[in-house]
Amino acid sequence: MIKIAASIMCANQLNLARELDRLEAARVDMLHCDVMDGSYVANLAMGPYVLEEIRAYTSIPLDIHLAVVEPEKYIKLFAGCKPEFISVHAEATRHLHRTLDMIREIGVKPVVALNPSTPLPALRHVLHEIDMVLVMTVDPGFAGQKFVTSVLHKIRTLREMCWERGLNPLIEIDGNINSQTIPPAVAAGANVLVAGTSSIFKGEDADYVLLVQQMRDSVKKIS
Ligand code: S6P
Ligand code: MG
Repeated sequence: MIKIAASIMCANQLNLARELDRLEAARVDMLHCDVMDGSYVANLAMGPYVLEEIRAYTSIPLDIHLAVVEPEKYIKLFAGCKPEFISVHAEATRHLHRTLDMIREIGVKPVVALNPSTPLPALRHVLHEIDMVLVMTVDPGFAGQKFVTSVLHKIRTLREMCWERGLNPLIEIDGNINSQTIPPAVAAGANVLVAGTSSIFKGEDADYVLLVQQMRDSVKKIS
């Protein structure tokens, strides 16, 4: 079963309540919330205050993507948002195992994020402890980038690694996810799709119900 995680950073920030209404109507499964610190990535986005307001407004589960250095410093700050998932980048924290424990201790499912150039062995030793792997299909930092095709091989290898070990984490893909990139990525093993500017956030007149349905339909093209 495929899940759609709408990237709230790509929504109209002046009309967030209306955007959340539209996303609820489109029955997205999660809100993907990018938090950026200007250091791990050269951009700034979304802190706990706005995410707490979003949490209070909607019951759509939150999937917080911490694109920050030393994410362990911020995990408790996001406890009040009661997210379902928090992801940290494997190379952004010195003690990955302890950081994942911190996430679980606040009642949240831990996720490890891998950049296109981060090799799979970075999570080999924690794979059995995580609920999802966030495979970046662009370098993090900005919406509207181009899909890194070589990541497909990594998704396939990750799925095989999970099978061999009897594990079944969700595999989320993030960056330029659209009807062209969904079929090969889902065929490789991805099952959570981040919807951004290339799939649903196309302005005030965009029909989110239709666009989300098109994303789900593009999975059916896989033979
Ligand atoms: C990128 C970030 C993503 C974007 C999303 C944008 O740094 O982690 O979650 O918000 O990828 O989607 P698109 O379709 O514009 O690439
Ligand atoms: Mg993201």
